[in-house]
Amino acid sequence: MGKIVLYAIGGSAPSRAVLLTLKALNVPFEYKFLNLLTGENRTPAYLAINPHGTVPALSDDGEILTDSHAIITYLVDKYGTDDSLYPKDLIKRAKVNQFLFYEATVVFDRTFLNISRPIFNKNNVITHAKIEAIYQVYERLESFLKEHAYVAGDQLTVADFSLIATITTLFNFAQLDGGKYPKIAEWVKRLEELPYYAEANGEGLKQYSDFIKLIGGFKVLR
Ligand SMILES: N[C@@H](CCC(=O)N[C@@H](CS)C(=O)NCC(=O)O)C(=O)O
Repeated sequence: MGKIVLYAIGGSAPSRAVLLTLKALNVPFEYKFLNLLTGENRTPAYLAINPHGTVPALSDDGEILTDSHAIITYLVDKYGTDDSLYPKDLIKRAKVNQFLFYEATVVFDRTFLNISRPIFNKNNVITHAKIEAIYQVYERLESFLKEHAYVAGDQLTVADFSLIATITTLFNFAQLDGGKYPKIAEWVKRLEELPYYAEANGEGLKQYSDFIKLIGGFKVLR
């Protein structure tokens, strides 16, 4: 096995999706903490590794990958002892992929970053429409989970890792009402029971929540 280095920060949801995958696969790696708040992601040294200046990035024996979805699928293909987290069967794989794309485009980019980017730029006023967009994600996820225990079917996959990391981060802005979204609440509980969950997602999630408190929370504009 080559040397794996993960560039990440706990508060970052896509970083946590990669951590969940590395822990699930029991793959050894070096963790390089990158402080986004002090601009460590914008230094020439880091931009040479990841020109996007984002985390996560992963180096496997010098080969660099710079997107969490590409990283987690690669890790399972390369280091999985079986294909359960990212099935080789074409239709099963396509179903996992569709949730990875859903996370990347709708949940992370359109919904989460829309709120989080201004907050990082010290504008903590959030329009009601942006909060409503979170509830639309919950509605959709609740309906996906009506049929199956996991987002892409009856087994745990990397799509669950990608989504749980961002969805639990969204809870900071729109608390989950377990009465209204029972299937999501059960899914979160199922993932929380994974032996590596607390370390891989719980700790970084707390760091994100602490950051929101540190900046004095946010106001929702009606
Ligand atoms: N699509 C990318 C998103 C990566 C991303 O936007 N990461 C954020 C942290 S959650 C970041 O590094 N932001 C710093 C910046 O954009 O300057 C992935 O899934 O890896």
